Amino acid sequence: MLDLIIRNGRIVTASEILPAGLEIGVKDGKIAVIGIGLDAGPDTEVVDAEGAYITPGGVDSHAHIEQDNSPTGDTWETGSRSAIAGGNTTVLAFASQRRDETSIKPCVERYHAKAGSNSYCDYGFHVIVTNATYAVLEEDLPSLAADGITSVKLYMTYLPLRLGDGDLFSIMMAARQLGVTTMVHAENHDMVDQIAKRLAARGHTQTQFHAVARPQIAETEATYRAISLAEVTDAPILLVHMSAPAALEHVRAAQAHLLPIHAETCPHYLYLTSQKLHSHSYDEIDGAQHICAPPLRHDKKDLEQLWAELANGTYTVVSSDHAPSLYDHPNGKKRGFVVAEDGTKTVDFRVVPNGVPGIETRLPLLFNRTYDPEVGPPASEDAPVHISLPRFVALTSTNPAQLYGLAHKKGSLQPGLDADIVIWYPEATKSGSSSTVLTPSSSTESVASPSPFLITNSMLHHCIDYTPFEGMSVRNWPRYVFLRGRRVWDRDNGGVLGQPGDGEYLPRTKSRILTGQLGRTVTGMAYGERKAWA
Ligand code: DUC
Ligand code: ZN
Repeated sequence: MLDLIIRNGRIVTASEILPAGLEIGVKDGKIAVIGIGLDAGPDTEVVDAEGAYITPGGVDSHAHIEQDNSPTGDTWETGSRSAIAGGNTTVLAFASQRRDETSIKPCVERYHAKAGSNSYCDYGFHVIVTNATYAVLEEDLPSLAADGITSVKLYMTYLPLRLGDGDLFSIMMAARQLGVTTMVHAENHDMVDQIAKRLAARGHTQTQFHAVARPQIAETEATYRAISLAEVTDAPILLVHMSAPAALEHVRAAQAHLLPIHAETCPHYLYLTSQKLHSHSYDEIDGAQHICAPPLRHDKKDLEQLWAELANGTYTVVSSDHAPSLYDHPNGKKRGFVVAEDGTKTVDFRVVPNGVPGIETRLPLLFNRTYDPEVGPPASEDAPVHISLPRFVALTSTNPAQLYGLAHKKGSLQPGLDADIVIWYPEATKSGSSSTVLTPSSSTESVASPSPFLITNSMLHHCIDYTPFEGMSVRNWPRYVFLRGRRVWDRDNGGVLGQPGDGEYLPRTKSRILTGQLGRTVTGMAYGERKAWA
């Protein structure tokens, strides 16, 4: 007898929207069957989706939760609660090695203890490597991979975290052997540092100069360098939170050569411009709410190009990069107020914690620009780019699950996998014109949707005192969320129904490569030349 049946929805997979009438049957937390006319027993919970789209639970593969360097951010309890309320059933967060630690095992234990029995959703960790000792490369990475941690994150910027090219090279060599995906934050540190110092020398330290200090070319150069290191080491990588169209050209060129180079972006880079970094006055700091790195880009055209790269397949994943800090706190965004000995207060963007919250808004913001492929995207000459609903599912759930070794449990609505299910509100599924289109300036262009959802911080479930998306409207929101077959979110009847501790730790298998392939001859090398040293 089935525990749960969901009827009358439109099931979306990464490749198609399944015919109407198909039902999902769940038993013991797994999807048992997808079929027509499933029999309900006396104890079966039956849910009517009322014609709405049904998508797999979101897999947010890039979130900073309760990290040591973020004293005012979300805890596991609040961050994962917010995740669930935004349709995510899996979160991959970070365990960060301290620079003086010669091993990465202690940090993994520390972060396990933090998540422990506090998470509302299933979770796993990527390890941020900041000290690539012999023990890390030869002992810890293999043993962590065997224990189900099959991804690392490396920084090319930030003094406490950044690695030089030699370390990036060695870690990629080790990761490749182990089936571990290397995530790379690509920005040229010295370029950013030089520009920031020169800005400061001229008194340009207000919040809007954050974006001036981190120009697109810093991302583009570092991206090309990371791709070159990945090519020579024959390692699959994912470039995190990419925001610069020119950097994406390097990714596309690498993919065209069948190199396993993956790219990620986040909703803030798709919807917001650097205008948001301007504070209300010279000595105010509200623009700090939008300080993140890479920064929000200047031009709406750049944002539209990112949407095009989502649609054309350059990007593999959309994550939130949820990196929250309280705004109104001396250790949060207001750390950017610098008080001199004489008591005068100035703003310095260089000491503002980087990052924005977004775990709860990721799926609704991306869903906002989707279309049913049977209908096609909204047609008009200057229409912004939209992505198909299957592409939405691929970017937010299926691809991150596959890339990070979770495909055996997560990321798709198919028998045998965990019954992680999102049911959206019913909408006009047969009308391509009935979408609410957001612009970076947050105005609403064509509202024909019956129920646009206005984003305000008061409706969100994180512990942060602002959202960068305040005042924007989206056309839909997860109405019900099921985690392994149990209803944990019912937007209209109780909201969050789950509990801290519902979430289970997810040991992962080897990463799957989703673009390109290993073993390509390195550009300019003779066939087999790598073997002399690799
Ligand atoms: N940039 C990062 O590199 N990490 C967290 C937040 C951010 O903006
Ligand atoms: Zn991040």
